[in-house]
Amino acid sequence: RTDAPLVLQLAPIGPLADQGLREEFAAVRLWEQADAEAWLAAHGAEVTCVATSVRRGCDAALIAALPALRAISSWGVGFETIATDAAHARGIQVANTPDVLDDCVADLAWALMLAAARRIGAADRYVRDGHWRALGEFPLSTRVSGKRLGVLGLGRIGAAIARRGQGFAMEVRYHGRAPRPDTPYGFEPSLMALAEWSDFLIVACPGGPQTRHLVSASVLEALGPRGILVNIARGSVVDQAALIRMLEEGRLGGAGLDVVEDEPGAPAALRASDDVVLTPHVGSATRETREAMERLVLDNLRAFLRSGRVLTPVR
Ligand code: 8YV
Repeated sequence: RTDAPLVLQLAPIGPLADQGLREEFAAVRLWEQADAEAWLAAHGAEVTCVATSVRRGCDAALIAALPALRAISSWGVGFETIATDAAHARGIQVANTPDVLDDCVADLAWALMLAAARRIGAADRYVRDGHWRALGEFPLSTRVSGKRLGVLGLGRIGAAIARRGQGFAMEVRYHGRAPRPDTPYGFEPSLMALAEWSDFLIVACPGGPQTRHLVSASVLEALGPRGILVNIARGSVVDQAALIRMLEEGRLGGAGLDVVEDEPGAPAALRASDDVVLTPHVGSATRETREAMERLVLDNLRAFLRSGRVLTPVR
């Protein structure tokens, strides 16, 4: 059918989404075109929907090259790589994949917090390296239950992290752009005050220029030599050079990091530290959640083509 909406897929997303895009939407795969620029020049005006991911993004130049574009369906809850302002200015709907990953990302935040406090990585290496028998008892670690948990960014993921605090009898406070009166947790109007109060500070806010290096040297200083930082959001939110300096000087207790600046890979200073637990950006990376995220990319497109509205718009 010549009047069928033309869906353009910018990059591979995952097996389920890729298959659905191919079979149900007959999506054109931009990265497989011999000359992407030439394809856009010839067919850009026919494209009404884009499927992409937070990894690939969709910038303002590409949006400008697609004059008939009406919806962007992106894989991932983050959308800092998508020019949402440019899209919204033209009435183009942008959809991400929220909600379905909240629990798994919150689970990983807790895994990192527990691992950093109880030194699971170092303890695991201690046993593997034969030190248990040779050197005896492992050094003492830090209690988690009953302590103070600070959450930076009480969105859907932040709230899922905070909820888990109840099972550990933790008092929870948070900082963000605005207080959330619908929650039982205390709001700290400044991040400095939250860091000073917290035993554990978990970063769960969006990335992008607005939150860049929000967790500064002074915030880490306020968290203190017994404090532990956990980041499951974006590496850009933390001043990583300051973090490394603080850890090296013993002015911060430890860190659990699923994300770092300049991914993939992590700097040697972080890899070498026994006070740091690292995971390779796997917050949402369970089979169950990744499948749900891929389904939602397709469901957003289906909903848009059926009703003119995506299910989970970015605002
Ligand atoms: C992705 C994420 O795994 O949803 C997001 O925004 O960060 C994760 O779910 C990540 O973008 C993969 O690079």
